[in-house]
Amino acid sequence: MENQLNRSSFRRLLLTGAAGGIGRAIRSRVAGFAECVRVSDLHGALDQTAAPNEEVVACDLADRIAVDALVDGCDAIIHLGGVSVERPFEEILEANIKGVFNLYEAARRHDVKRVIFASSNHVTGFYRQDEKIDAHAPKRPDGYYGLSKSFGEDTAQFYFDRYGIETVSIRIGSVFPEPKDRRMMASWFSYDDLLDLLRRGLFTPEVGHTIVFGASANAVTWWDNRYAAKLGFVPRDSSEPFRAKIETTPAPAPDDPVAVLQGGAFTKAGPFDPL
Ligand code: NAI
Ligand code: 15L
Repeated sequence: MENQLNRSSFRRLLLTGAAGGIGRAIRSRVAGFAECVRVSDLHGALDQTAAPNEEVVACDLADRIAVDALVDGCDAIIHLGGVSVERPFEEILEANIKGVFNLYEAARRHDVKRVIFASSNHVTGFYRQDEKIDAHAPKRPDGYYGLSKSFGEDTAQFYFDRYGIETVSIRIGSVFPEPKDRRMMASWFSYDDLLDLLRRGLFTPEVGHTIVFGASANAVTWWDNRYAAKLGFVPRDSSEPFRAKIETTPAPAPDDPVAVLQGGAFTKAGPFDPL
């Protein structure tokens, strides 16, 4: 698969959400993907100090004009920016729904041809943990956040069908240094496996719009990641070494959605603002 990667570097790669948990962890490691990395997050969120091949640009993704300027001059995007947990719809609307629309509109205007969209397992969070699904199973978003990621995936498909902008949407499981609870024994995704998938998503030719799950090679899995084969992606890490530690933590009740549904606690968050 390595020799099918059509290039090894972009001229200028945009990394949104660079001040977030994943962004901070991968920022220095995506440097090898491009001659220059434009790192971005909300005003005040980012340290303005740039590494030698970086540019730091603050931007609110909900600001259409600012996003257009942010994307100008970039030839690929890793889109991590946005609200990353279940929140009131108005917050999700601004950062995630308007944000992803603004990003693709700017990509169209500035001829960006490759995007990695940080989607989420919460697009399919209402499947049960005893079900195994692939990335073409009907979506079952588990909240406003999951709905916004579902919208992001549909937006990626539309911009491919209409304008030829290619996207790999990664339905990320749980990217943290280690699993935090029993559910994450199935959903955990290591930074190394994520970096490998990002590289493949950026450099594999002709991906169209490909949706994959982002999870390590965990002993328990809810996802048949058959469409990741197109990218040659085979995860190497596993949550198993953390099992003994995780099993010392209290188990949720067997009928708690945390133990039953793939989306875990997200499936019971909210509503936030009943009339
Ligand atoms: P995070 O919440 O730590 O980082 C998100 C970043 O986006 C923050 O730095 C925040 O300031 C920025 N942001 C929020 N609203 C913005 C706006 N309007 N304009 C510009 N920037 C804005 O999230 P994390 O964990 O780093 O996740 C990164 C991406 O991956 C997110 O899109 C998240 O939904 C997705 N994801 C993460 C998972 C995980 O396990 N960490 C699992 C599934 C998806
Ligand atoms: C997500 O989509 C969230 O961004 C992250 O904070 C985790 O909670 C993750 O999913 C998860 O499902 O564990």
